[in-house]
Amino acid sequence: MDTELASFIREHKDLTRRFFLRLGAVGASSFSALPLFCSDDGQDPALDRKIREIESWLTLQDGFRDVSRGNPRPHSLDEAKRKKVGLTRDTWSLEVLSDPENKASLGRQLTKKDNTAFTFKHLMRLAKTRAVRFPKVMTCLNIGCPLGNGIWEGVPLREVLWLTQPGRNLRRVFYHGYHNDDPEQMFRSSLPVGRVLEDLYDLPPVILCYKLNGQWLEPRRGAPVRVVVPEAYGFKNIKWLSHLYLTNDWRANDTYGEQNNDVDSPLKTFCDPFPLPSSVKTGQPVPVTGYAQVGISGLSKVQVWIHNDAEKLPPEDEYFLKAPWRDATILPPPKSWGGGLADNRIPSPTYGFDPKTGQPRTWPIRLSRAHWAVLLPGLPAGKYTLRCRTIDSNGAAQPLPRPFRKSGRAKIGEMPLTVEA
Ligand SMILES: Nc1nc2c(c(=O)[nH]1)N[C@H]1C(S)=C(S)[C@@H](COP(=O)(O)O)O[C@H]1N2
Ligand SMILES: [Mo]
Repeated sequence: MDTELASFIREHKDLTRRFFLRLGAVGASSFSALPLFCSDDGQDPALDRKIREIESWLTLQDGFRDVSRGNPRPHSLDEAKRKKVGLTRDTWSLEVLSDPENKASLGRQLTKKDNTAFTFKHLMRLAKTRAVRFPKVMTCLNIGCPLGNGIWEGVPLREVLWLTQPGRNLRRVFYHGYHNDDPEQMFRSSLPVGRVLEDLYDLPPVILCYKLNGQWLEPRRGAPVRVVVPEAYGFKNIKWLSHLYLTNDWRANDTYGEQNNDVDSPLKTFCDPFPLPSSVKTGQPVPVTGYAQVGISGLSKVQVWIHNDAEKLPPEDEYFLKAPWRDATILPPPKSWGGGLADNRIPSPTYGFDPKTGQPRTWPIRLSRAHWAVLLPGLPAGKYTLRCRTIDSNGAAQPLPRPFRKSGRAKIGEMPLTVEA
């Protein structure tokens, strides 16, 4: 297991202690369909306990893991300095310019110099009629594990683009945030203009985001305004947004591209187990829980496989396609959403949720996360490896269909388990 993952899982454990979540008991029937992997009548109390310890579905703003560059990091500036550099709601403004290197044809630019920059007041005026909300898991392409899951609120970015009266030469949108006015510290990202203007495959729009889980975005999360791209990895979600450059360049200029990443990769579906006890007694059933990232291709199943390390792994089966995988149970929507939502209510309307009942229309929700559980049978003494994988809605078993690290993590989850005599 890589150390990044190890530290992630340790942090998850702390989170679960801090933010307890009560899940409804998962019906015994869903387990009895799995003769090899269930206790035969009713839910195992140890599994029940483990399910109750699972992290909340939504993450508190300060519970997100932070991926912020800058020296100092923009969110660490004191309030007076943040006011001075335009990082508060009353001082923020966004410049929307034609890229000097590859000019886009615009009727007008929105600049500080001409006093035409786009302000937070302008944003709130648009929000009255245009605001949208959607759930999204924020995942760093380089780290691989989710940093947090939230309901993000904002105004579609295209609304601002239209204010520039774009003409025929416009192919991409480049954008960056406040970076201590030091070009070396600039963290850049980009999108094809088509993605900004149109929402493909039932995706929510790319937004200028100002709220998370119903609260104003906090400095650490990119306040006052960040870009949020529903299907993208973290690096497209620029915090402390300050500049948009509309360009006729057809190439990406993302900082992450320089780090050997696929900059057009949508979120992959994958799962990981939560930590197991370091050892269990022989014959003692083992409750296992975990999370799944529901990527662009959805999630139809989570499966587990326990393998005795003393036995050889199947030869010429790199992705363990022939291993005896067993289905785990994808847990139903939680009773309590977490994330500090007022009155535990999903704000209405939110993509994927019924505005009347506040309940999800389908479950699990794409581009977000889900949790799962399974009870392993008692095992003979030995050293084992528990593996888990997802099957996406197209039937592709993890790490397929894109087993390449630089388009996002999809590695089959692994956890060691020692069974003592
Ligand atoms: N301005 C700016 N925006 C940024 C970054 C940054 O360093 N500077 N990091 C990006 C990366 S690589 C990730 S993974 C996400 C992480 O979002 P979070 O810190 O809210 O969890 O923010 C993105 N937005
Ligand atoms: Mo990242």
